[in-house]
Amino acid sequence: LHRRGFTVFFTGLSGAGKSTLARELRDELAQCDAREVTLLDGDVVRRSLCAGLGFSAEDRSRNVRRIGWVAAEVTRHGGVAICAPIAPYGADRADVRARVGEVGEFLLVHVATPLRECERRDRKGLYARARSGDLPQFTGVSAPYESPEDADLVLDTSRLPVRDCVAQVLALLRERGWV
Ligand code: GGZ
Repeated sequence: LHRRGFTVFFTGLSGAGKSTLARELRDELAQCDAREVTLLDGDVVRRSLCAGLGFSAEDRSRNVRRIGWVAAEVTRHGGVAICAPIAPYGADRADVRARVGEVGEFLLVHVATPLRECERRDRKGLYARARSGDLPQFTGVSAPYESPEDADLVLDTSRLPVRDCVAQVLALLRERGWV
């Protein structure tokens, strides 16, 4: 039995809940699918694959496309990749969708938790630093986030508990016959 690989790509603001959803989804998939999952979290990738990249538009683009490149390789070989960068630019997300789509399946999930809620949470104090001008080019404050118009699923973690959000992703994966 050979099943096609797939990539679930979470996009959204800092603090929207992407990493949490990505990890929960990985854990849920481990229960129902034998395939290994490769987790490509923005935060972690920036300390390894993308070490040295900053937050200019150009570096973000490089970051997201590298993540997409790895996801496409994983997908090509029948694996499962879960990506969770901010990925603020539509052009980069479209590039990843196209590359992965050539070799397997691709799902774009917009974690659309509103900015005011991300900022209220401010788990790492980054929004406060961004507002004070201490952290330049911060997404949603002083750098753009282009809301996707091609999301396969839109989730708002301020309206729905994490487990329900993950259940929605899983339901969609099952509906499409990927798991
Ligand atoms: C946005 C920043 C910035 C700036 C540091 N803008 O919530 P976090 O802290 O843990 O995750 C964010 C992470 C964003 O990296 P990504 O690779 O996901 O971004 S992108 O897809 O745009 O390349 C945030 C932290 O890095 N961080 N400075 N200026 N987020």
